[in-house]
Amino acid sequence: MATALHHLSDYDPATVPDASNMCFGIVVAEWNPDITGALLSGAMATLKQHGTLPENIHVKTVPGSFELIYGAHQMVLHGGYDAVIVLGSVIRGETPHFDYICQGVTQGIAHLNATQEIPVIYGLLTTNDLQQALDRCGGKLGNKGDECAIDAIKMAKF
Ligand code: DLZ
Repeated sequence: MATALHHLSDYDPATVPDASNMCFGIVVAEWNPDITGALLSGAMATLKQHGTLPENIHVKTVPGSFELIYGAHQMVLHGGYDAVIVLGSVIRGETPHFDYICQGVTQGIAHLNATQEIPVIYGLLTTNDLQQALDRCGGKLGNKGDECAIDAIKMAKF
């Protein structure tokens, strides 16, 4: 979680492997586009900062966060990537829909990690309101996209 103790964009560069020979797939949900667009910008900038060539970062969009599972699975099967990142933002509404989507995506991505050959990095913001999401996509708590990029590089090396 991003808390006062953990800023999403803080990390020790010395612990991050060189990513110049790595290739990444990113799946981005279209719901809450201002949020997911900021997550994507952060992830791409951080991957490039660690050496990944722009042509080795492939981005696909899906309608909503629930479709991140299918999108990631297709990228895992057919992309030839070192790791895949999913980026989405689910904001709590008045119905239990939030819980079903969050649980579904979380379990779906966990299943891919347990059964497939490459890591899938979980970049789903699950927040109670818009401000909490803004705080985590480049606001006061950093950018979850940065964190996902670092995790993707580390897991690709793993
Ligand atoms: C339906 C829905 C709702 C209510 N809220 C969100 C959201 O906050 N974030 C998001 O990424 N997607 C949302 N969706 C869409 C679902 O993820 C999905 O696209 C549809 O249920 C169709 O499968």
